[in-house]
Amino acid sequence: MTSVFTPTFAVVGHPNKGKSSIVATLAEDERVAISNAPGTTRNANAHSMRMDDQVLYVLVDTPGFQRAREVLDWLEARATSASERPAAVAQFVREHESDERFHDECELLKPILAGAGILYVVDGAKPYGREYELEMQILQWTGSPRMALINMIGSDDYSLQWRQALDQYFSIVRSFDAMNADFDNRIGVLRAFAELDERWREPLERTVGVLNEERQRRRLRSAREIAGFIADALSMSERETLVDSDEPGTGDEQLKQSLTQRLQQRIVRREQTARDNVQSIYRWGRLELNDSTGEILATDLFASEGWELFGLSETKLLISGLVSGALAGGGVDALLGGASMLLGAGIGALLGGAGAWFGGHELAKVKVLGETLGGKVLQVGPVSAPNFPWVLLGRAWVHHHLISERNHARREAVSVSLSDSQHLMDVLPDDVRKLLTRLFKVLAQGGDDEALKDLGNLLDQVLATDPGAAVSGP
Ligand SMILES: Nc1nc2c(ncn2[C@@H]2O[C@H](COP(=O)(O)OP(=O)(O)OP(=O)(O)O)[C@@H](O)[C@H]2O)c(=O)[nH]1
Ligand SMILES: [Mg+2]
Repeated sequence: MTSVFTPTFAVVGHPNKGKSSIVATLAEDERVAISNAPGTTRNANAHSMRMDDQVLYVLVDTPGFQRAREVLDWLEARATSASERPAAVAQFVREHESDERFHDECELLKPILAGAGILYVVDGAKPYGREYELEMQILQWTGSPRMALINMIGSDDYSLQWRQALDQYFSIVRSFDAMNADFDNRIGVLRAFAELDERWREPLERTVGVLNEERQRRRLRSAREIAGFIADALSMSERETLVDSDEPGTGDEQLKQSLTQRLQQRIVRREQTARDNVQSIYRWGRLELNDSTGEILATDLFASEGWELFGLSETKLLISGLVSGALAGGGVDALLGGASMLLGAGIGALLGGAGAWFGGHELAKVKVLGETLGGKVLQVGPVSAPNFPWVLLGRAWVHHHLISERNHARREAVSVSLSDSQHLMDVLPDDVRKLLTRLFKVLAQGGDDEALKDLGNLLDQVLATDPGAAVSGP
């Protein structure tokens, strides 16, 4: 439900300056039409920012000014004193509503006349020009509370020029990067408007509180989602009865391979489900990943370099005592051999041919469970490689980082690169790593609700940690 007390902002300006991008970002709506063709937005469209059943605020996307000169001439001919100006604007819209030439002006002025506050958007990467003065004057004539946002579409910086002009027409002028604005920038716009407009001070302050809580809530929900996924992945196995074949031995190997493949696919699907759920927590539908990010985050969980990039570094594995067996099984050489194998080899190779990972430790257990009437039952899994949960966590952490920081104005594929000098898990404090090590162990042995809950809470802490230098997004 919206009411007159629902803060409503008309986002207005010249064509192609990022108005729709700002609407998408502030309303967290990926469906807003954005394009580099001027005139993309044809009509005024309202986008509500909702939380639960409540509308926190509304952004009205509008077409850009087309005939500011003619509108201002018309207005100037009708209003002789400042007090008549707002009425002249209203009269203009009434008289031109069905005049195609002023379609865009009427669309953008109507929400303002209906009570919306004004967010005037300019591109600070282009020089200031007199033509914008006409637009600013028309907006000034409405008498509505208004704020200017300097968006930068490009790397040149004319924001100083812009400020000098904007300061004369707007009591608040802020820089706002539609693509990269972070949570605090978004909150900053709402807070500033709360200062500007007495009507909305109280609802906007409440909204800021709701958004802060929601941010924590989304992170915790994501952490629980990822905890559930890791716990599932740590306990998954595939089994099937081996039917006796004529050639002894060959059936074993084939079945082992097909079970391994099934196990891999199940884990990969489970990971995808967790990611989809995290994306929907942050109000994203299906997102495209660019090629290299796809390699890192989307392709074969087992075949990419991910093991080295996402898991614990060898040193950390050694320190945490996870690979003490490796030392017994062949010392440091075997350990390094194991690590480099991880870089290139898929799970099939790890389980099958090469057999040994970290000096005799298999990636997943392959067990003969026993003989039945039909034959013997073979089980592959659960995956027991010590690095496995760390790799899952690393991937989920990076994915969450990208999604939670991504503005809904972005239309290009998700992209990320990982540093090869800084190790992701090394960013975590020692005590968190120790607790994780313990919980992964408990969960690999079957776990319980308590362990799952603990992992969720601990991952909430991990997700709150900036992966920093180990990860660079766009
Ligand atoms: N690099 C960069 N590009 C931006 C930014 N804001 C908008 N753009 C791009 O600028 C173009 C225009 O953005 P829109 O949001 O569609 O602009 P608009 O003002 O709504 O345009 P019309 O509806 O045509 O008036 C798009 O290609 C955006 O991706 C920004 O902050 N940085
Ligand atoms: Mg637009």
